[in-house]
Amino acid sequence: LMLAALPFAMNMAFAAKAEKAAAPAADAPTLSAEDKAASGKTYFERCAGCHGMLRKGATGKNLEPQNTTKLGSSRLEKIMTYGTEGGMPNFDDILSKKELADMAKYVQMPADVPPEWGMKDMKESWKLVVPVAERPTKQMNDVNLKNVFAVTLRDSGEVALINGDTKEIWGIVKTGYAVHISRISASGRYVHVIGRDGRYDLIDMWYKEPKIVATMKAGYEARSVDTSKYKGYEDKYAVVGAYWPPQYAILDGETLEPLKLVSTRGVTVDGEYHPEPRVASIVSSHDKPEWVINIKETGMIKLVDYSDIANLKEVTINSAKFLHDGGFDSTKRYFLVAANASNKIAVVDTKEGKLAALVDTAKIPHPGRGANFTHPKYGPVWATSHLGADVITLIGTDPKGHPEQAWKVVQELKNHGANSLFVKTHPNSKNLWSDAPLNPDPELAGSVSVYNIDELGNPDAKSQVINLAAAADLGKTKGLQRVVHGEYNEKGDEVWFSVWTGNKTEPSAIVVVDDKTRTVKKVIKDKRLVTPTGKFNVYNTQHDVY
Ligand code: DHE
Repeated sequence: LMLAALPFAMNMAFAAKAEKAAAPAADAPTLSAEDKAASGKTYFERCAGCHGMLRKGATGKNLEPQNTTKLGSSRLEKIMTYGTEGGMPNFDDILSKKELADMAKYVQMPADVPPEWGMKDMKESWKLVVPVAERPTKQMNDVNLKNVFAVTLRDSGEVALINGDTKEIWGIVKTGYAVHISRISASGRYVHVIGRDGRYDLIDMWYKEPKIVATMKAGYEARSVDTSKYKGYEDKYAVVGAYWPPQYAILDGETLEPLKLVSTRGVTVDGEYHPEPRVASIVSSHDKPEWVINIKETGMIKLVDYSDIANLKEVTINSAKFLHDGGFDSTKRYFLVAANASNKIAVVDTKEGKLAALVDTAKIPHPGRGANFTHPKYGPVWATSHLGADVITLIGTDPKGHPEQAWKVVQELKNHGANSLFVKTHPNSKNLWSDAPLNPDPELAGSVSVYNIDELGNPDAKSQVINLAAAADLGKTKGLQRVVHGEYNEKGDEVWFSVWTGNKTEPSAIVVVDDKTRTVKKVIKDKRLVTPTGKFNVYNTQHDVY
């Protein structure tokens, strides 16, 4: 299989296998076959993640014809062009007027039901590029692997591995389209990357230059991956979650051979059937042979025991609908996940295998993996920012030492804007950083807020707002320069942000900030750095340090 051509192949296969949904209403807008196919491709690349393949809604609103036809073409086009305060980004910088007008019509037409992708398809897509026995037996380079950053080059379908010590690009590998996350194997040797188009690549960092040693396709759309981290299972298994078809697969951790496939279709916490319960975040326990797998639309959190995959045990925890992203508290006992369109954070006690709490928050929390630190007044807390509100929420995470504050919102800090995606700190840092990349205002999208953690006991604590897009000095671009996703280096004395122009024909950059002085230490600019978004430091990702 020609994996490099997958986004294209995907569309062809998709078009060929897609079942047509019910015929459109007589007065519904229409598009030529060519324009419909083009809009379908854009919908998959830009919209399906939030609104769902079947357009039933999750992070974004339900876009089925019974709702969209009420809004009509001109209103829909405005929303898509300019975005909304509710978290919908503007698309006028990446889509043309015609594309926006066509998309406004497209979403008023019935959604096509996409095809399945079963074990047979997975096995046929699987390619073991280098068998384990033929791989290096020791590290063949002198790179400090712990401080390498795996950087998503979203629109070029690549991952750059950047040497964190020298800030030089060590290697670029061709991956799936718009890699969503990179996760590191327990040994720290392998980088597991999952593309939005479901292509999953395993990168071996022991070669002279990073090299893909295995690849497979986990579905048509995917966002999450992790590996087995418990003692005795290091690098043994991998798990990959798909958005479409709604399912997760367990694979061999060193070869990506598909071993087991589990569907996530079923009823929601309300007891209603849902045809598209997508797999959102996955984390791997360090204390048990277990993954925490979050099913978006059902609001169910699965604790999957991988010690006997032939007789797989799943504990199903009911929380709240629209589970999305999350991370551990500092002890790694509790996992906190955003039920984003429910405006809640669900807390799972992985030791007891139970829901510890459901915490109400401001609109649409979006933590990434969140940020853990000790608050001067409230003790250990975990933080999230929000897509739908200009605040950073702090939640107490220490039921033993600080029972009054545990699983309560102890403080809301002001963020410089709504439409934030990620917060970040590090155990060696006194700073809490937050972005607002999806804000339609260029000044806010290009800036970050930073708080001094030691000052948070003062209710009037103020943040410093720094425009890092300006610091990158990319000149005028058509696309908004969105500053996104802070990530620390291994030592915790530098924090890296992407300046993402959202368009592969325009320049982007990575800005490295000295954490102590909050001044720019280095701007990494390189024509090979096409639309950088997520950055994953090997050590911090391997050990869940955030
Ligand atoms: Fe993400 C994490 C889904 C849009 C960059 N994103 C996640 C996770 C999920 C998810 C389920 C958690 C994975 C995990 O931890 O196992 N993201 C989605 C979407 O459905 C959504 C809203 C729309 C879409 O079409 O994909 C979406 N995400 C984006 C972007 O537009 C971002 C900014 C740029 C991009 O590359 O596409 C983006 N998402 C990220 C990043 C993470 C992430 C950088 C990892 C954060 C971390 O620190 O772990």
